[in-house]
Amino acid sequence: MTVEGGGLAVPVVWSEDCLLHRPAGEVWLGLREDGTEVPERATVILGSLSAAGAPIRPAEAHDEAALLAVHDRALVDHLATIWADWEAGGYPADYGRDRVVPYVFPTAAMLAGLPLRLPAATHGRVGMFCYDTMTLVGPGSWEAIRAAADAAATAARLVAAGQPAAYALCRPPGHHAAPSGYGGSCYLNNAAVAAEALRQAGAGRVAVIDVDAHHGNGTQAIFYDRADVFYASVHVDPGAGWFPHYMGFAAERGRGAGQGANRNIPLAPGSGDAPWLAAVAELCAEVQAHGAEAIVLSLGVDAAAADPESPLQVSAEGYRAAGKLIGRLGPVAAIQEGGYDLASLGEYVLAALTGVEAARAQHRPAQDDGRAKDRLAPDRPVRDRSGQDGRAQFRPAQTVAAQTGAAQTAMPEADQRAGGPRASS
Ligand code: SP5
Ligand code: ZN
Repeated sequence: MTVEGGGLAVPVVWSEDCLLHRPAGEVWLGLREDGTEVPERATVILGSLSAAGAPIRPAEAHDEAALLAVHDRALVDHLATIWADWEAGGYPADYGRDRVVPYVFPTAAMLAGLPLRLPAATHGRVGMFCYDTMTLVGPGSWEAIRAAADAAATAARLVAAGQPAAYALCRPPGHHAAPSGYGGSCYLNNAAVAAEALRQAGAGRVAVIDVDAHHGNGTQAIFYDRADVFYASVHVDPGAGWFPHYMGFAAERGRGAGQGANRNIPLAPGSGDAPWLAAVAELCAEVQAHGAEAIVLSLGVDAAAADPESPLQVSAEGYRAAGKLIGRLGPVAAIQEGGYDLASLGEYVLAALTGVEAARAQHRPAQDDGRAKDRLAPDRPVRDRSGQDGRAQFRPAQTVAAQTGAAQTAMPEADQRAGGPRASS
């Protein structure tokens, strides 16, 4: 890998199918508006990374086991079939409803303790899975959703095979997708797919570091009870009135076996580089203490100052510095999340990956000299979930940082605000 100035060597995993999802807007507070999660997001990022010399690798097809490792079958089946059912039901042709959108939500407040039933009507069923009105499904959505998850799994495989870092240009994004629900412009949780793939490839412990401007409620929910995948996020404070409103608070630290393996740092809206980077550094310290052997970076760049929602005010230099902090921790599978300012998106993603690459070049341990390549070919059997036989592949962050070059034999144990809605969403 090269350092700054020499072009980007991080492989960019991509599928043209990610362009097939055209949500055609979002329903916000009862009105359909132009959405910001548009196909052009992916094309500008691809253009920027290609211009920097990054190799583009195709997303490899994975079977649905990769999805079912982190999602309920009911959600996967819903997403795979809802457009066909919607079309067959005449919603576009007869009612002018050109996208799938929910209108009744079986909340705890509605059910009042009664069991959840599968509604007979297609339009009644959508709210069982889609928890907001902003996350529409159209004709090519499933192909793109599937391709994004494949890209994430491919990036994880490249890292497991010895790449110091890999990046999946996922669209649609994923970090708001929960075990059995979707929302926030996300359908399947690409970062969770990557984290689970790294675990199954032999990483004993994995950390997801989420720098998207919003809390990744879906990723948190997927791993909340698990000690083997640490979730760490810096985001605009939901307590100050921001999406996802119900989750992302500092008191959420994990549950049961996962107690201590979740860390949220909410920031005040308008926070810039200094507080944001201090938070990233704090998350990195926790991830290192947890003993993560591989990192999934949920790379949302909607903390950019020019982002249309602009909840935070982080510069491209800030993202590069964050990439450097994170790249020191271990091998990185970076997954595209949000980021909506088409003019600066490419620059921000490139900055973050440049930082990751620079740190990986400095901190790559001597034994990672290429011998690791092909050790985890895709047709090899899935490794034992304990990570026992994959241990040589990954080492805990503190070992990498110390550059001792020795594989660790014992993993460390897991470490045992409010405002009005005026300017926020
Ligand atoms: C992946 C990701 O970044 N998802 C973002 C989901 C949060 N979107 C909140 C959008 C709030 C509504 N936008 C208001 C538009 C006003 N014209
Ligand atoms: Zn976001």
